[in-house]
Amino acid sequence: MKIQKEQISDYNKKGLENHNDNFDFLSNKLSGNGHNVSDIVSKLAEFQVAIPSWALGAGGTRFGRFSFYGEPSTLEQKIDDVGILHSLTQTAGAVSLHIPWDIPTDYAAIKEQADALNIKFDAVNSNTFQDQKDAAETYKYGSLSNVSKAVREQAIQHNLDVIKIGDKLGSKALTVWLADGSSFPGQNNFQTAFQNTQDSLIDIYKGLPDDWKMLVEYKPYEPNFYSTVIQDWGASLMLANGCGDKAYTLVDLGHHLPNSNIEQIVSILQLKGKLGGFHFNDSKYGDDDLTVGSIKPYALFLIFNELVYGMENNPQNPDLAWMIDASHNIKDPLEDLIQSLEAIQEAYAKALLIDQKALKAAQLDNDVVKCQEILQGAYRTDVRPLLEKARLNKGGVLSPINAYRSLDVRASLIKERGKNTVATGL
Ligand code: LRH
Ligand code: MN
Ligand code: MN
Repeated sequence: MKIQKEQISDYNKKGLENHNDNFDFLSNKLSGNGHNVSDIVSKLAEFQVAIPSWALGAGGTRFGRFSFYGEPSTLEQKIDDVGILHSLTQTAGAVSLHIPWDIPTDYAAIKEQADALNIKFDAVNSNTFQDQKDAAETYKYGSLSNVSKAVREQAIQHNLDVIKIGDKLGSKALTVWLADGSSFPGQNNFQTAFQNTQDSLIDIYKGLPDDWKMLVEYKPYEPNFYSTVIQDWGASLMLANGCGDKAYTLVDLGHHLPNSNIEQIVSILQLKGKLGGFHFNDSKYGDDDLTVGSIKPYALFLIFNELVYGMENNPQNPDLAWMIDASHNIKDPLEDLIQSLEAIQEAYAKALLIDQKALKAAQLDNDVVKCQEILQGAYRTDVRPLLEKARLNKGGVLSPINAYRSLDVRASLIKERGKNTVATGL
């Protein structure tokens, strides 16, 4: 299924007058306060977030999985789904593949399909957290950190294969996330596990093309419950530094212990030029992988405040690989992703409204109240007309969720693909 331009313009007609009124009102107010509204709108329009190939089907928990029907069962169908998201929102112009869940069979055809939908291939993700069919070695006790050289070599080779696959598609980054760790005290020697991981990553790094990045993702626990080898940003940064200039830390919002100050982590990594990528989601307890902005929208805004500051003040830090990393257990995955994309844009827009000059001045005056007023003033602004304008300018819809529903997208997908389809992924 492909959404046609006429469907979009027909849909937009109904809400255009209302949008214009809201936009003019906000735009006048913001311009009066010294903001450059068209600059903000074009920044929003430029901001693209990758959709992970594994998030287009219903996720599940260890207690069960409930299908949402009409899920994509091939990579081609997954890319079609990203195409639907992108044509509505104009902010999902990339896909991130997980290998071996989504290995292309015909590279030229898949590239052509993605090109036609204006979708790029973002970071490719390796998978050494599950045993693969016909694999000689098992990852039950770890992969890159394993005490067995044969297991480490198999895991290294897998990562090198993933780079080759990504290279054929135009990807420029490899994301490595390891489930390696231990579930019981004494099970692992921490130093041996860390050193093995460093050595294995260096071997992978040697196979990285010059214009590629290696993104090292950290996570404190799960699936191991006592220790994780790459448990936090410090471990990730040490490993990245041990590899070289093309290796960076990747922050996944769900991969922190409760109440961690993620905005501070993000800020300091940018100062050091070492923040490479970002996985968006939200959580109440752990790596819940819920819709972005559904639980802690203010924390997301504070993170974006630091990201905006970094994008403007830290040229030593590269452009980031942005990706949504969520799981959709009870919602239609496409609706959930639309809500996440909207929440990301909203937090970004609000962060762009922070008066950085005034904030700096208030900080120098130690005017704590003013600092808070500046942040919260931006946060309390209803920026949705700016998001609508950015989408409209690029040919998207005023309200992606309403359009998705009124165009009956899920029903069309079920009709086209059948009801009981299953997507590969978590
Ligand atoms: C691990 C993780 C990592 C994986 C993805 C499926 O929790 O965040 O990024 O690749 O989930
Ligand atoms: Mn992740
Ligand atoms: Mn995760």
